[in-house]
Order: sequence, then structure tokens, then C-alpha cells
Amino acid sequence: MKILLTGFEAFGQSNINPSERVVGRMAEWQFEEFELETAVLPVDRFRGPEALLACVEQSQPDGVVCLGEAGGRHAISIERVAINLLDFGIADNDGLIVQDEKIVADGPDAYFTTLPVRQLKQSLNEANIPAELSLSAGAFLCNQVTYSLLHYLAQRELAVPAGFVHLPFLPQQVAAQRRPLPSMTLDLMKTAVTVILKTLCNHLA
Ligand code: PCA
Repeated sequence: MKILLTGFEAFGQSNINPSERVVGRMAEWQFEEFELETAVLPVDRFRGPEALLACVEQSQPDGVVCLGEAGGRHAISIERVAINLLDFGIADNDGLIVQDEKIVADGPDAYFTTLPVRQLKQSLNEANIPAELSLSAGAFLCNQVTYSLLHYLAQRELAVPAGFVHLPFLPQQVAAQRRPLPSMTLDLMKTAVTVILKTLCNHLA
């Protein structure tokens, strides 16, 4: 069984992205239950989705979990929906701001993610990790790559479970801020993502 796990490079004000750190560490691990393919995607309107779809095309995974940072969230946030909208609150790493545009001109308004989201939340909570189901991945790159991936799979009628998980800030990202925001350690995030991948494997088995 092959699972594709992706993160994002740093963007905005920060020079760290927890998702890149998690993916970097986990790429060095071996798992009994599955083969892990990893990639770090550019925070770029064009290159982000292109890189993800190229990985899917090349590695033909049985399941896809994409990770990104959602600063300010208190818990591991399992996204349920991706919407057909680009509405960037900040510029991507190429300096581009897109407002009120569709991702796919004639695509559906939204896709539900196809990961076993309820089961993932339950497994995380049983492992004593704060986790929540989320109804919005925003309208920036994380939502865009998720929508693009779900559209790609739907068009090809591929029954590959796929979705997105947002991670809180790392402690070092908020330590220097005047008003502290919630954070989670890298170790706990790695444990959380391991639980997610193993739960997904059980679901696929
Ligand atoms: N978070 C951003 C884009 C990259 C990332 O890690 C988002 O939530 O869209």
C-alpha cells in the first residue's frame, strides 16, 4: 500500500512551515503498514497544484494526505470540504494575489474530502491529541491544492481517499509574538500524522 504525504514550504511572514518539518522528518522513517511517498509543495498558485498532481500521476498512491499550516488553530484540523474559489488574503510566494476567481472554470462548487474524517478525529482523540473536524480550508493554496486533487481524482473516477489536514503553529513560531497564539510541538504533530496514516491504512485494508 502506498500513501502520498505532502506539506508546504514556508509562506507569508514565517520562514518555517510545520507541515514541511513534519513531512521532512517522516520521509526518513520506515513503516511496516505502508510505503510512504512525500513531497513539499510550493506556495504558488500555479506550481502548487501542478507539483501535487505530478506526484499523484507519478506515484499512483492508494491514499493522499496533504498537510499545511493554519496559524491560530488550536488543534489538528481535519478538513471536510474544498471549495471552487481562489480568494487570497495574502500574496503567494510568487507575489500573486488572486481574488474571487474559480479554481476550475466549469468545476463543481465544492468537493467533500474522501478521507475517513470522523475515524481520523476519533483515532487522534484516543491517542490524547487535540483534533477537530473543520468546514473550511480557507481560499488560499491549501484549499486550492485540495480542490485540484479531488477534481483530478473525480474526473478519472479514481476511488483514492484524499484530503487535507491543517496543523497549528509550532511553539517557536509564536514564542516571539506579543499576543501568544496556540501552538503544538513538532513531536506531537509527527505522532498525530502517524496516527492519521495508520488509521487511513486500516480503512483501506
Ligand atoms: N498554509 C496555507 C498555504 C500553505 C500552508 O501551509 C493555507 O492554509 O492555504
